[in-house]
Amino acid sequence: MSGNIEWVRTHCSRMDHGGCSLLVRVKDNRIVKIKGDPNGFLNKGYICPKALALPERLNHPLRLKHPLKRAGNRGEGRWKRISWPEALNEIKDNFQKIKERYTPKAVAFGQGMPKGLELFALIRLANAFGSPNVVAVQDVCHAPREITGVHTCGFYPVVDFHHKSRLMVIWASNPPSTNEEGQVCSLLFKQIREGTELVVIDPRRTALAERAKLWLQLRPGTDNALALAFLNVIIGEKLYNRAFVEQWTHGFDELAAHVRNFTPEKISEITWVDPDLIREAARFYALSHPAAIQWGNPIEQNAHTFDTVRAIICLMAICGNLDVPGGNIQANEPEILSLGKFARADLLPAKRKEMIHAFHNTIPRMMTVPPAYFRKAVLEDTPYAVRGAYFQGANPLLSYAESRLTLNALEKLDFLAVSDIFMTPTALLADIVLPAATTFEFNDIGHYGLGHGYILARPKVVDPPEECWPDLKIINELGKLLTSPELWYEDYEGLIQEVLRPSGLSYAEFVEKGYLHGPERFRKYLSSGFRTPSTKVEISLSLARKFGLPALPNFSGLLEEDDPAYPLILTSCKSRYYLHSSYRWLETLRKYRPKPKTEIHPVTAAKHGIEEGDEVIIETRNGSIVQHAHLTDRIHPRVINTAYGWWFPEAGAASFYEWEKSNYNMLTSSENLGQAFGTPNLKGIGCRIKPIR
Ligand SMILES: Nc1nc2c(c(=O)[nH]1)N[C@H]1C(S)=C(S)[C@@H](COP(=O)(O)OP(=O)(O)OC[C@H]3O[C@@H](n4cnc5c(=O)[nH]c(N)nc54)[C@H](O)[C@@H]3O)O[C@H]1N2
Ligand SMILES: Nc1nc2c(c(=O)[nH]1)N[C@H]1C(S)=C(S)[C@@H](COP(=O)(O)OP(=O)(O)OC[C@H]3O[C@@H](n4cnc5c(=O)[nH]c(N)nc54)[C@H](O)[C@@H]3O)O[C@H]1N2
Ligand code: SF4
Ligand SMILES: [Mo]
Repeated sequence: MSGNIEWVRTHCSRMDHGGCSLLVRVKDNRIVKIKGDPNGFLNKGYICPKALALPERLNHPLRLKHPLKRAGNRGEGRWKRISWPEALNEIKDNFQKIKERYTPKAVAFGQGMPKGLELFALIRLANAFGSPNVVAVQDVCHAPREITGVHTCGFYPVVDFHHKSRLMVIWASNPPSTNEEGQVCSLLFKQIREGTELVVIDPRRTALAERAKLWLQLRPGTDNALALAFLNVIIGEKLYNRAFVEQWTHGFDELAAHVRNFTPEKISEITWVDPDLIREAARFYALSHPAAIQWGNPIEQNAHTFDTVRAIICLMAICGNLDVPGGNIQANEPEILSLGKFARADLLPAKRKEMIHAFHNTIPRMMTVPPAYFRKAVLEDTPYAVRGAYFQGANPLLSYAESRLTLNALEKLDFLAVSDIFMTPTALLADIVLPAATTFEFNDIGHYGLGHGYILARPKVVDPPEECWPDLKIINELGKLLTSPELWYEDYEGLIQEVLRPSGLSYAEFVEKGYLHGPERFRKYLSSGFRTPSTKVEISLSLARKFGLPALPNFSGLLEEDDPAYPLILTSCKSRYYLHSSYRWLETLRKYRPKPKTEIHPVTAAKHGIEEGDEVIIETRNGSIVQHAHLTDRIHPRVINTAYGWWFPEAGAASFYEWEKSNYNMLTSSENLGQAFGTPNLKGIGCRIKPIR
């Protein structure tokens, strides 16, 4: 590419789930300009501030560029530069040692937010190595929606943004900031411009809440109670779709009897939402057809998530909004390799019984280890010992609930290797640190496994710097060293080709097309029923007893009892300018949001003698941190919204990047976990605040 100036079309990634098609201008292997692609399938020209900072991210002087081996004590920040063969052999030797002393299960493979093909390649590596333990954040991110969906209606019901909805319920989701699952923001705005009405369910008055016909400012962590009150109204007032309910649901009468108790008046006391507003919103959803529910992360970030998701799917079902255009649909995948085949699930047939969390009775379909159970295995040998780990694209010290336990666990490991693009608090604890190539620096496929019915081409735009390798290449090389070499390729791009093989396309042909979309077909249940044991939507879950879970969605009480010593309720959301704990080291993004901010209502702030910008201590039963007060009436007087993911790269390794000081997960606990997915309470937690004097 040297010498030439050219525009390359590719898809954004690694600043959220990705999705926007971008045009990137390249000169001499450097990006000189970047803009949204007006023809982008999902974004139609949209680009956000994070993506504009991508070139700076690639060229940052402090980026990791060489494999490193720890030279001092863990966390001391002293490193020796080593070669790739040395680094890979270190990993091999240490994992072999652990495998021989314990079993292959004693080595865990970890990943943060999935970024591209690398998560599925990592699962393949774990399967080939003989370890069922891939640790991921799915307990608080998408598994509750996906797996509960599969059990309730046979699929993961995602919004069909490509056909018009009369009403969109934005439930615990903030697409203008998060572009959640990389598809919704631009398409959502298009629908709003064309007259789609909004109902927003959010403790904060977001930009969308301001445009909504109804805004329900609920108490954080009470979504399942609210959903049950909606069901109470819709069933009580007979507003549901009778034909669908009679023919296609299992357990409706039980649900009708069950929700009679959850009157809007009663639920109002729990959720703080006015009973008439609950009625109005429920009626609006039931009477607008088609209507879609765009649900987000916070409904799956507490121990009640299984009930919440089930209650919301019951709403979709009884109102006739499942698998209809403009409703919540089962997306059809294009002709590509299935995840199971790509990950070589066949190599580890006993995985479901042997993975760490099987011992804790999670839903068997939960295929990644919830972080809380990974730590228990490391710290307490429950159900067996784990002594080694490889983490890629993850910063668990910041992203797992109850950070101090994560520190203890990572410190206790005999061996830890980390692949990242920058030195992080987690990488600081590693024995080996590998420099990853990233967005635009290698060929990749986006949206594989997200369940939206398409994949996106992410062709390489520039060469990675120095010795940076794509995660796919690292895994492919580790695979050859650690497992049967015939499972891997001479060149890691063979993995990409394998995914595309059923489509008959080469990677170059796929890039030419830009994306592959599955066929548009709706109401598939008409021909073959729903893919559940009863072939109907399982309002009452047939397998409930087997799983030891309630058959009907329930509300059994608040996440924790109200405690006058902690009178405020804590929540958080993603920052528009960062991805989780990533990129605090990018000066451009840091200018937008230099410090961690906690949103506090002015009345509450005045009561505590807190003014705008003051440093405040935020305290829960589990810990305390410091952030800066931001006074806003967008938040309920009893709720505070605290920024998540903060550490301070500028503080340097000697002070461990001040990783504890403002880190939200110092406040969370993993003592009470939801049984289905091992989910901790990240939101809806009792807290108190005081200014620093
Ligand atoms: N309290 C609380 N906790 C949460 C959440 C919350 O809302 N509140 N959200 C949860 C959710 S939804 C998620 S998905 C998780 C996210 O958890 P993580 O994925 O662990 O979060 P990040 O902080 O983004 O860490 C990702 C790391 O990957 C690195 N990276 C970026 N690109 C590449 C690459 O191409 N290759 C490699 N090897 N590394 C790369 C980044 O530098 C960064 O250090 O956190 C969960 N934890
Ligand atoms: N900029 C940016 N984009 C991202 C990410 C990021 O870190 N930064 N992360 C990516 C990832 S991995 C994910 S999973 C998605 C998540 O994206 P979203 O699902 O949009 O998640 P959040 O931003 O955590 O929360 C969404 C909204 O829920 C509200 N909320 C908080 N607590 C509650 C509650 O208890 N109930 C209800 N009903 N609402 C509540 C918040 O105020 C917020 O407006 O975003 C992806 N996109
Ligand atoms: S919204 Fe997400 S996918 Fe779109 S440009 Fe921004 S970071 Fe990239
Ligand atoms: Mo996530």
